This record gives sequence, structure tokens and C-alpha cells, in this order.
Amino acid sequence: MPTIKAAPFDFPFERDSIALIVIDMQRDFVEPGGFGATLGNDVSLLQAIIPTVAALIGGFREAGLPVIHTRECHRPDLSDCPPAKRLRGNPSLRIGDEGPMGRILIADAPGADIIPELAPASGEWVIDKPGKGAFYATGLQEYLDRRGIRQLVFAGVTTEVCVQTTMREANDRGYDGLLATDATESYFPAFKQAAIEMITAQGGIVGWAAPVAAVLEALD
Ligand code: C5J
Repeated sequence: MPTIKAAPFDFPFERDSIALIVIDMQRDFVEPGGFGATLGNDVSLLQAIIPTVAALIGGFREAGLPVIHTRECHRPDLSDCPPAKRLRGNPSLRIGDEGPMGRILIADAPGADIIPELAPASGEWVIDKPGKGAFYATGLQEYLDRRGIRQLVFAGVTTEVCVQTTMREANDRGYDGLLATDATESYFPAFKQAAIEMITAQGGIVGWAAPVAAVLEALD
């Protein structure tokens, strides 16, 4: 059985039951002028992982394994956006406001698009999710179960928000999750490190973690 060298211990997997989930690599989080920047964050931190995420996606595609992408975004009428999510804090622009890349975090605005460097290939599922977790209100569980997928490799942003939330949702549903540590990033480096430690502590209480090179070696 192929095995990824991982923490807190090796991650064995079956080729017909593993998929990659790339979380929210959208212009709104990664490029200037989007949601992340309106909250006062330095988006260049997130731009640094684009090549590693691309390499990981490439490895899954070459191996003929499924790649799933997510986008955090809302309907134009905001009917799927809880008022608290829009009103919380003091951003320079709120969800739904007009920004330099169109309306912030709205599904049909250019800012909600996945960055061109990581554009989904034809046939890859792109999940539009209104929450931080990709299982909430999306049909992801049914999609995975129909295909017999039980093991998930996670990449994307931000580590401690949408990535970790989705890993926890997956863990509670019985999937094995592995975080690709150099294909995920946070606006707060200390939070990324803490999230990796939280996930792998206590015998992998949420899941596993490994660098992209270890994942690619096991897919070979
Ligand atoms: C955030 C995300 N950070 N994709 N979303 O609000 O992690």
C-alpha cells in the first residue's frame, strides 16, 4: 500500500480512495484589493505558496487522482450570508460591497475566481461554499461517498480558518485528512504553525501533516 511519510505517523492510502481538496485559492484572499486585504492582511504571505500548491495539483493530475477546488463566496442577494458574517469587525469593504475586483466574496464577481495560476481543469469540481468549512451546505460528503473517497489531502488558505475547519468537519465524518504543510498558508504565521500542531497532536486527533514533496513521492 502506498504511504506518505507524515506526522504524527505515516499515512497509508489507497489510490482509488484519495482526493486533493484545494481550499479557497481565490483572488479575494490572495490578491491586493480583495476580502483578505480589506481586513488589513498582507496578501503577499499567501502568494508565496502558489508554486507548491501548483506542484501538488500537478502531482494529483498526473496520477489521475481527483482534485476538488473550493471557493468561499455568496449569492449576489446575500441570502446565504449570515448578517453577522457581513457586519462583524471594521473592514474597509464588507462582503457584497463593490471593490476593485467586483463585489467582495460574491460568486459571480472576478474576485471570487480561483487565481489563474491554479485554475481548475475541465472536469474538476469547484465547490462554492458559504461557510468556512467545505462540508456545510455543499453536498461534499455525498459527492465523496458516491465515489468511495475516504482519504483527503488538504491545501489552500487560510490554514487556521477554512482549511482547519474543513479538516475538522472531514475528521468528524470519518475521513482521514492530511494537511500539505507547505501548500497552505495563513496571514498569521504563528496561527499556521499552531494549526499544524493542533491537527497532529494527541496521535493525530484531527489528522496528519506532511510536506508536498512527501505527498508527491508517495504518488509516484
Ligand atoms: C477566511 C478562509 N480566512 N478561506 N477564509 O475568512 O480561510
